Amino acid sequence: MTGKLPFEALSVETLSTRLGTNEALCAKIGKDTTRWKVREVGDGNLNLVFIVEGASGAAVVKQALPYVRLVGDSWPLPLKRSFFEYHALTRQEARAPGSVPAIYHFDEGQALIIMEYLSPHIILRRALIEGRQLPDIARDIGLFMARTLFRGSDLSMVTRDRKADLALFADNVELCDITENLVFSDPYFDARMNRHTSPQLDGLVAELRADRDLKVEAQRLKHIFAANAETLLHGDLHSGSIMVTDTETRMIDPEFAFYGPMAFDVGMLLANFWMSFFSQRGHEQTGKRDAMRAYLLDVIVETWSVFRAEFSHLWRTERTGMLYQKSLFEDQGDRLGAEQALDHVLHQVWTDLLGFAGIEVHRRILGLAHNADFETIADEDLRATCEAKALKFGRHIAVNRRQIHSIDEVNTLATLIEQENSI
Ligand code: SR1
Ligand code: MG
Repeated sequence: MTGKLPFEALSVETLSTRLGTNEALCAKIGKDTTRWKVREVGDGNLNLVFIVEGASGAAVVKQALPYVRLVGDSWPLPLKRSFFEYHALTRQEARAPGSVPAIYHFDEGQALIIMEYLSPHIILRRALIEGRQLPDIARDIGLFMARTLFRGSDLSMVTRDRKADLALFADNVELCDITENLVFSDPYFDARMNRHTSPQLDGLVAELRADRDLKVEAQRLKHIFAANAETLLHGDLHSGSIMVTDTETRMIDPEFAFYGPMAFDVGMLLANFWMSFFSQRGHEQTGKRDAMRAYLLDVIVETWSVFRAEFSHLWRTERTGMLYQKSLFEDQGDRLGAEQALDHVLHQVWTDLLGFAGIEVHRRILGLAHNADFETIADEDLRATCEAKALKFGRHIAVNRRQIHSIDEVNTLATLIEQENSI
């Protein structure tokens, strides 16, 4: 298959014929296509994902479709998102080695990436729903975020390179548009594709949509998202974009990558841990989840702490970009000045991440794209109870983000809301 042929979606039936001469794939899994086994396993909202197993190995073939898979061809979406995913993966690998799947081949015309099959990894969200405690995720994700966000910014990069990259990713317009609408606006009015657990949440949803302070805050955050091209973001860093074993963590699916505020990735990620926390009572059929809740709060504390420590380390050792130059601080014997500036930068990330986290919680309960943490709770009353607690938590941290000073304070709030009897 070459990039010059017109785009055609792969299928389980056609994949072996169409990719049977692909050198990278054959080198990885063996060229005897009669022995290839192909499965389509995509359960995301946008793309096709195949696992192809051959005589000598396996690989993943991910292909973008010209529309949103979740909705259908009434919602067209450009194939170029595969191009952005490919380029984001190569940058993430360079900036945080070993944190993403290896890439074997990219075909821009067919919008497909052939990459490493991660096995026995499973999606982190699924592991958390099952009540599995992964020992290394906080460290691994904290390091990934600090390294990619720092090294993709003007704190580290040569400014000409960063501006060239900014221009490259600026074309990821349609994927940004999804986030701009689905995350920042749709949850706060009666948008066409919204849904929520009804009638249980109807009253609370009406209350949130009438909440002026919340709406203003959501729009201030959207403003930051759209205007603060600080670094190359993953852009969709939730627990469904992370694959894990007990000893390995890999980030996948950066097709929403673009230059935006550092706090967006961190906030979205932590929001997904907090949502997991609030969903645990919906998964207690096989036993209480107190230990799992405590684990999740610890993961949140550790992720933020690892992020800050690694970011600070990079600040002190790799600050080679045009921002906060060493020539103004360390080279003048003013190490304290550099530390003061670091404090300001981290404080800004902290304040904004709380806002992004709050609205990420809201959009997963009020918008189009829900998450399995809540969706797999079959008892709708119980699901609504979990969701209502999360909504209340999300509102509090988004609206009061400037008055909240520590991660322990946020976790205490989560614990109090979780323990409330009437919501
Ligand atoms: C229409 S796409 C809906 C959501 O799925 C992706 O994973 C992103 O989170 C997006 O917002
Ligand atoms: Mg995705």
